[in-house]
Amino acid sequence: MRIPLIAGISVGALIVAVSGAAWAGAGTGPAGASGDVLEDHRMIATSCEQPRTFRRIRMKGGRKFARPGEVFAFEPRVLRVRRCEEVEIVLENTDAVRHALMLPGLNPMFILEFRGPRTQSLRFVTPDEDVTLKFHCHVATHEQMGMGGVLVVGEGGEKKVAHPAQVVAAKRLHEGVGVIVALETRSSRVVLDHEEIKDFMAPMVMSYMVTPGTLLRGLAKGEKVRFTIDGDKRAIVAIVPVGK
Ligand SMILES: [Cu+2]
Repeated sequence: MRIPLIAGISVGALIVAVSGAAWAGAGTGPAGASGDVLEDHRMIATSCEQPRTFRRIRMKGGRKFARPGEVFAFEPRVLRVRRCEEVEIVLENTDAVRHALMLPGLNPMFILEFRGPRTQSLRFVTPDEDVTLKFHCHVATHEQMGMGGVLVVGEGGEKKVAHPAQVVAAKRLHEGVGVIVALETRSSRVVLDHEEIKDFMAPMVMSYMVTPGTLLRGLAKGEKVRFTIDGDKRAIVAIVPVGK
């Protein structure tokens, strides 16, 4: 199935015109290398508005908590909390390098970032539902090097979402605005410091695949851009400077 990209025509209107069954088929292709990264940063649960309880959790992060085969790690790696609970994370970074504890699935997103050995604390409120959210260090490659874990809210469990085909049909394309932090033209990637991408991702600095890579031509570091992410292709399919 071919979807022509026609300038000036609302992409949303195009999607509505296509049946959900057709999109289900289109969505079964293999995800690119960035697929897991995008999936891991999807917002899936919203903080409760009026927390009922409070809990303080002490965590440490650094090389000394790495297990065999790892470089960095957090301790503990499993955090158990109640539903609708205000949680204060008191995190000690024992390394000289930068780390950033992130709960990307939570809306609003939680991130506690710092450079060098020190202790910092920050609070967030858990959702009022039984769900397990992943956390990781958002510094590039640190999660693969061991810095990850889970936040178990209540009984925990997978987030119950609508039928995947329907989600894909309704939310395949996502619009965003951000500033170019880095251009990786050889690998057709761009690192963006972007605002919230509605129904898709919280504000953050993240690397995205761009297809075709030629879309990056003429763009510069520091430039503010508007972009469209294709949830099926797992890539940015349109990116233009703002105000041009
Ligand atoms: Cu880190």
